Amino acid sequence: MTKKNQTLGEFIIENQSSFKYSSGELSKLINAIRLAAKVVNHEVNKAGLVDILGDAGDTNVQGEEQKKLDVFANEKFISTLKNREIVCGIASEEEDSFIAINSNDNKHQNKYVVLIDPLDGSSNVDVNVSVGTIFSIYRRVTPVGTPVTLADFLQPGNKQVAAGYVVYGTSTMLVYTTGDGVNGFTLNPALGTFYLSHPNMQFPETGKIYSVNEGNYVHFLQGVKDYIKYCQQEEGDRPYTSRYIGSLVSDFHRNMIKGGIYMYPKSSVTESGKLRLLYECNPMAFIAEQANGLAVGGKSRIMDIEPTELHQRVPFFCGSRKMVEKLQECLDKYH
Ligand code: P6P
Repeated sequence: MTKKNQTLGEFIIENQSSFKYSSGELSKLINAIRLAAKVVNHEVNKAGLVDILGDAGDTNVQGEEQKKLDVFANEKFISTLKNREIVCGIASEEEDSFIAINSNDNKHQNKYVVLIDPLDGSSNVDVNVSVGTIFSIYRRVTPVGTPVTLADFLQPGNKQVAAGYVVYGTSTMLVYTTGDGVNGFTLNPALGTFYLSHPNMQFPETGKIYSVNEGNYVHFLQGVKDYIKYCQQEEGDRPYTSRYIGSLVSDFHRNMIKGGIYMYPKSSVTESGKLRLLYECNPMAFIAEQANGLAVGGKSRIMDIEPTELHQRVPFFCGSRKMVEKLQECLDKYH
């Protein structure tokens, strides 16, 4: 049940019983993410003011220059989750391998693992463009009481118990699902409180916005090229509008509100695509499907992909149902 202007805390308590696993732990987990999001938001919003910009000097597992905010956000989410002893393991885009949370006294009794992209689109920080955090939550598959293993993280997206994102934009929003619809909460920075501003978010069945880095056009599969040309043809409600922020969370969020499709295809340059299955595509796919949208890698549903590696990349097409289906029609002609 949703009431406008309810706080996130009230919403969690009121909807606790609707969680399939009806465990207080999941509520505590969402609360921990809420707290970390507020702390990261504070740093993101003052990034231009203090010497937190620029590269941390390191490069992350993806070989990308790590911005100090990347490092800060990664450390903040990990420490916030670790300190509450709610999860048995964490995997992050910024960490080579998963982190087992083996707290001495509770002997691995926690049952959730979290996978996170702590600051997606961070290259936008220096140019003051919105960025985001993406998270995905599973129940562990190995026995409670034993140390967490890689198998607990390599689960298909259809096993997620919760997923969400924080978009640090003109306002900061936390949008998440626990499998019972999608709800968006906006932070009132003066009070440090998230309020339910977007209850029951739904992708419009179709839209007129397509989001793709057209600079890669020459490298795309013919089916993707055909779909982009379809979007640009003057016919019916087309040409569509091209909108690409270069920040997955922001493009996704706008398309969920207005209708649209986001595409990061594989290409001759990025053989498997660019986006990470476990902590970018699966959580966004869970939200998309819960909002009556679609998320596919091509022919198949993103959330049915059986993961093989922690940082594996997949092609990603996501958004309004009819737009994704039209894209699939274009792909089916050739592949
Ligand atoms: P490109 C950011 O690095 C990201 O992972 C997504 O947030 C964004 O949509 C995409 O990559 C941008 O990639 O190659 O178009 O700059």
